[in-house]
Amino acid sequence: MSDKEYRPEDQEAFMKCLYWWGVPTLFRCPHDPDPDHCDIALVGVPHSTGNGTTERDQHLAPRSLRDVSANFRRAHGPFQLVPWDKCRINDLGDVPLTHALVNDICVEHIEAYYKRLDQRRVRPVSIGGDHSITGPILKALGGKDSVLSDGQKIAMVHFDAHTDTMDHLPHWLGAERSAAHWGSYVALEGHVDPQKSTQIGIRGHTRTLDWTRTSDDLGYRMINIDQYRSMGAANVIDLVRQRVGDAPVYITFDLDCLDPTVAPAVSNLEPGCNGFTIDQAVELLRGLRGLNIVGADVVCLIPSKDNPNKITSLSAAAIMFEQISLIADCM
Ligand SMILES: [Mn+2]
Repeated sequence: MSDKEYRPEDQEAFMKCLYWWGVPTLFRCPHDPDPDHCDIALVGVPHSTGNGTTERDQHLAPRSLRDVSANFRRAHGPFQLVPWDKCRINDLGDVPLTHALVNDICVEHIEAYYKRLDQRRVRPVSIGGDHSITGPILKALGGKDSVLSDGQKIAMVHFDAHTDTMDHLPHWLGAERSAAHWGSYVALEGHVDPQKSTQIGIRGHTRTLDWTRTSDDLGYRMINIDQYRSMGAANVIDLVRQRVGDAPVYITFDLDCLDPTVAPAVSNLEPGCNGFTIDQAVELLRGLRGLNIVGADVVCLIPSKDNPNKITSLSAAAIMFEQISLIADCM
């Protein structure tokens, strides 16, 4: 190619697929904080104080996803869909968390931020943050007064190695609405219908033999990793869809449900038995195609624990791409 043929303005479309080129945003979507300008909002929630179990760098995850996710600005082959062409998808930036060290104030601010999106019928796909962010998002998007869910309770599809329904604990290291509690209070306060919800991929030895009882008592259906293996993906998908019925759906994906080999940089590793491979997780996600998905998130990434190839961030971007495509597909 001679210099004469080089026009900078013609080169961007090609360069945009290179993650290291240009100004990073989530999936190289336009950065525009105004929710009136999009149909799907990509949002960072740089929040770490809802889970002090291990290291606390989960607030760095949105920045890391902005670094790597241009690599996933792709067309979805199996859906024959280009999500970026189908609807308006913007990177709204990060939730401003002025009280970042005080979890129970942060969750109120997160709820207020997502209420703004709900009132404009904008469907959020978020990168956490620890799992405590999902509680306030579900409070904003589901139940009485919700716009996206038309006042209905949400059917939650929850991928995780843990139940996050530990309401028998009065607090977690001082956080009352913590990453261990959100699954309980969204049900008890009428934002999620546990009878329509499923928790998938729970694994590892429980701390005590009754550790999972709170999920059962609330009415969630738990499919642990052994049950997943004996049922097979198709039966799991059937069961999840039967429970959802025609309710609005929210997908929350804790990266610790993945095997530590593909997601080593998560807060609560469960190395004692294999987690999902990426293929298994993606198959389950694609099984939700066609449902009325009002929002989704990916949580629990600790970029400072990742390997030099950033495999956990890349896995997170791959999961987020599936979530974005599922929502764009039905818009
Ligand atoms: Mn979790």
